[in-house]
Amino acid sequence: MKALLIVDVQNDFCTGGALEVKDGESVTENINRVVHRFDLVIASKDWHPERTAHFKKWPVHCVRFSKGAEFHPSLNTSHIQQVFLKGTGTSDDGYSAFEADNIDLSDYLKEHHIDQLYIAGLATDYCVKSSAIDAVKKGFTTYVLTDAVKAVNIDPDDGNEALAAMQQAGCILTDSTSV
Ligand code: VGL
Ligand code: ZN
Repeated sequence: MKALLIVDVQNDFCTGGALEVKDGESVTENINRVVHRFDLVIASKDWHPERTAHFKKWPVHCVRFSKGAEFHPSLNTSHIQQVFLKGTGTSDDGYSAFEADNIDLSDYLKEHHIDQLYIAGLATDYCVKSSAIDAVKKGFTTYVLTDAVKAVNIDPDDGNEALAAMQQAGCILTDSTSV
């Protein structure tokens, strides 16, 4: 059984957001086109308290219950069966969806008989990367949809380096036309 994990497609990571990924919302076109092809669709949200050590590294973003933490309006959320909240503590970055603390993602996927996990969303060089590498470590066959992710690219090569690191860790790089 195969699941799609949509990582952090939230207003603050899209155009005009507090931690803008250039044209971040463009990932929703390819995500929306394939959501119906999965046995299960789930999503993560960056969900920070007002004060956290994470904001020493980053502008304030995705504060829980704020507009910036909402899904971008262009994302079709109707197939999402569960949302995993991460970065909820005051000291951790919570980059990986496997660090979500409302529900354990690995247990949830196993309960739903998922062995293949496809990953899309934002941002390639942080939360997508961390979630994808953790998925391999947890034993899931892990695919990254390269035409449905986008990078922050503080350094212009960060996105490409992140994809290479995911592949090196055992993730399979594919795209939305192959699912
Ligand atoms: C993210 C930086 C800070 C992400 C979250 O979702 O990739 N990046 N917090
Ligand atoms: Zn964050």
